[in-house]
Formats: sequence, structure tokens, C-alpha cells
Amino acid sequence: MGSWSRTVLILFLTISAAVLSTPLINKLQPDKEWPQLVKQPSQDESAETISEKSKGGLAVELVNGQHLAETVKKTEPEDSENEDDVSADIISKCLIEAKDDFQKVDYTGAQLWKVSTEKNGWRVVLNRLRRRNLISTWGTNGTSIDILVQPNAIQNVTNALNREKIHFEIIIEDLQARINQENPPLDENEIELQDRRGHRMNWKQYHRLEDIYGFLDYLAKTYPAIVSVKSIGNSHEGREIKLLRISNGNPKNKAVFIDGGIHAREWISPATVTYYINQFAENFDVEDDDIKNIDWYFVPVLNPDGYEYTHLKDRLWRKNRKPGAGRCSGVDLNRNFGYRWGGKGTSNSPCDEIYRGPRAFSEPESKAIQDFFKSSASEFSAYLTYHSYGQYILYPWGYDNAVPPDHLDLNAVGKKMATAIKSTGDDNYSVGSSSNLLYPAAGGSDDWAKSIGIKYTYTIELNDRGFYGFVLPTQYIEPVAKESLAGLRVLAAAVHTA
Ligand code: 0X9
Ligand code: ZN
Repeated sequence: MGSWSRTVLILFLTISAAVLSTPLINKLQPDKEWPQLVKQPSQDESAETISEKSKGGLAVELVNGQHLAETVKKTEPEDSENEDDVSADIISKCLIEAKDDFQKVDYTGAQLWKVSTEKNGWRVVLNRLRRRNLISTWGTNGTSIDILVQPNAIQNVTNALNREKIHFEIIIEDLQARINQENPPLDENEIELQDRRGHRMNWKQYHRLEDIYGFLDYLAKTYPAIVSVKSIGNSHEGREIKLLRISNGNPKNKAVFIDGGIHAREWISPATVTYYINQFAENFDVEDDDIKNIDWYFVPVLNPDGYEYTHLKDRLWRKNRKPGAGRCSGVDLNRNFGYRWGGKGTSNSPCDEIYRGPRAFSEPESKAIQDFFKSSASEFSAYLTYHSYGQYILYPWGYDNAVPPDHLDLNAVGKKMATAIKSTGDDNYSVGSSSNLLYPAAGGSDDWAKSIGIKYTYTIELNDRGFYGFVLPTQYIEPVAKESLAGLRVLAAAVHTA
């Protein structure tokens, strides 16, 4: 080919590429921009895994408008979450994410609003805003829903709500300011204390995975007669999924399984589960017989990659860290379990917060749980999975508005748990089936546990009480964990009488 024809060909290709990519770029409306990405010093750069820096690629993943998840109530028109297309908006968003490696997501100016859902149509309006990526939805109850509004969407969302006369109030003026205050570093005295204690956990702080795992290993070493730790699998990025067992070895014991941290940003969950572990292991001799005569299995951080990611990159990340092959990453582990997988309240779009993954148990983290139950000889009477927020004790089914045959037993025990919690702390937990009380959402670990025959299966949604959302300050760790432990004791008693 002559040099003239080559020049013409190159010119033609360049113009075609520009024309073809234009619609994608134009799709980015101003109100669909992502939160500002500002380089912030990582708390501990050295702790970042190689995969965070190079393997996964999309280290800063937004987020924007995708933050919850919380799906449509069954009375409302079907959302688009089950549709099979990944829109150009989302694709272009993912492309933008890809180049912003290494940076920490900054929520300066982002706000949390509590919006009334008293009238049926109001949720429909909110779902519309969410689908347009103007808001993301967080916790909900019967009368309101919390929404995260990015700074550049505040005006549009205000106008939309005012137009429909929907009531709302601002709960958090600046989310980044709250994030900055949430988990202050330890003072010198505490650091000295840690050294003497033999582990770093203190329930006055939210800890990194290394501290949590160090604590589990410490307990196994200190109390080998009753405590053992093993790894039940590895996450996408190769982190161990550690399981701790506490047992007096009585062959008649029933078993109880407890997990935490399925959702990365719900920090109060691993904090609470480790609090229980500490309570039982450190005081085993003087514990109630109900506690001593149960084989306890704890996985405090079922999503270790996501958990670390919330410490290092994006405080509000929910999913695991399944690499997205150049597109959005992460699977919602609580949509990936294998009972009625793929049903309501799930998405097949990798960019969604409630992405269910390509198939049931596609994720190493959920698969680890399945494998563990397959190989365990223990007889499990209860499965509790800890989340936040909203103070709920939820039992199956979650996949749709139906209840298992023994739902009255589950309801009765749940109510007793709520009463015990109320009289220990002061929180009112609501009890009911999760599809009924929250929203239908298939593929949850609770439904799967129930489906394999575990009687007392609950999702516990811990605090916030309405002021902090997922960003619950550290002074709440102890009260939340302590009152919820009262509920766990009721469960232990029920296991013995079942
Ligand atoms: O949506 C969830 O996965 C849970 N709520 S959260 O705000 N922590 O994300 C509720 C799960 C309830 N169980 C099922 N739907 N199976
Ligand atoms: Zn959750």
C-alpha cells in the first residue's frame, strides 16, 4: 500500500473511532458524574495487596448511585434490575473507573437523606431516581428510606422530591466528614495495652483484618482445649477465610454457625461477631451451660477482600472483589447463595450493588460456606448472619413473600431475642420474615441455610438507629454488641429446647 493510501486509511480509522465513541462519552450527563476522586494517603499503603494495585485493576470503583441495593418493595412495579442489558452509561462509568487506580474514593459534599415513603408512589419516584444514578439507597423501614445523594445531584434530587411533595430531611451534611471521624486512631496507652494483651482487638475501634485474624490465632493458642481456628477457603484476592470453633467437646452438642462481614461496609458486623467470640472464649468456664454445651462456629469476616477494600479505598463498598475483566467488579455475596438463586431483588449487571454473580456459588467466599457445611459432621440447629442496619431480626424466606412451615417457631424465638435485647440495651428490634419486613431478595445466605435444614436461621440487622447509616462511630460498638449478645443467649437456650 502506498504512503498516500496508508494516510487515508489511518485518517478514516481515526475518524470512525471518534464517531463511534461519541455516544458513549455523550452519555455522561453532568448529574451522572462520579464522586470526586482525590488522592488521599492510604492508612497503610504497605498492607495493600499486589492484586489491589495491579491484578484487579479497578481499584477505585464507584459507587455513584449504586450504593445500596435496597430493592423494590413487592407492592411496587418491577425494577429493571433483572434486565439483561448493561447500559452504555454503566459501561462508560466502568471505563472511567478503570483509570483511577490507587485513589481513595472521596465523599466530600455527599449527603445522606431520610426520605418518607409513606405514600406508595413515593418509593416509585425514588426508584426512578436510583435507576438514573442520581441517588443510591441505603437502609429502609416501613415509613422511610435513607438515600445517598452525590454533591452534583443535590439540586436535581431536591427539585424532584419537591415537585412530588415528598418529605425528606438531611441526616448527614457531609459524608466524608463523618467517615473521617468514624474510626480515630488509638492513643499510646492503648497500643501499650495491646502488647500486654497478646492481641490488638479492643472493641473501641474498627480493626483491620490482620488484627482480627491475629486475635483468632491468639485465642486458639491460648485456649487450645476449647478453641480452634482453620481456614475454610480463600477469597478472590487470596486472603484466608478463617473459621473459629469453640467447643467443650461434648458429643451431644448441637452446633450454631455465625457469620459476619458478608457486606464489606457493615463494619459493626465483624466487630460484634468478634465481641461474641471474645466473650465466650475468655469466660468459657463461667459461662451459662446453654453456651458451654453448644459447638460454636464463627466466620467473623466472610468477605475479607471487601472488608480491606473499605479500609483502604472505598469506605462504602458492599460487594466482594471479584475482578471485573475491565468492567465493574464485585459480586453481592448475599445474592450468590444457591437457593432460588437469580430471583427477585437481584441483578445480573456486574455494575449493580446487588449483582448476583454468573451462577449460584460462583464466588470463593460463598462456596467456602457451602463446602464447609458439606464436609461438617456437626448437627447445626442455628445459622445467624450479621448485617447492618435498621435493628431487624429477619427469618426466611427472603426470596419472596412466603414463610417456611415452622415460621411460628422462628417468630416466637425472634420475638424473645428482641425482648432480651430491649431489656439489655434500649433498642427496638423488629421481627419478621425478611421479604415481608424489608424487601424480596433471593440468593441470601439465610435462605440457603434454611433450605439445607437448619431450623433457627436469622439475618440480624444491627444498628444504626437513624443517624449514621453504615458509618457508625466506634463508641457504639460495645453497646450494640452487648445488647445483641443478650439476643444470642436466648437463641442458645432455644437450641437446647428444640
Ligand atoms: O439486602 C440484604 O442482603 C440484607 N440487607 S442489607 O442492608 N444488610 O444489605 C437483607 C437480607 C435478608 N435476607 C434475604 N433477603 N435473604
Ligand atoms: Zn448487609
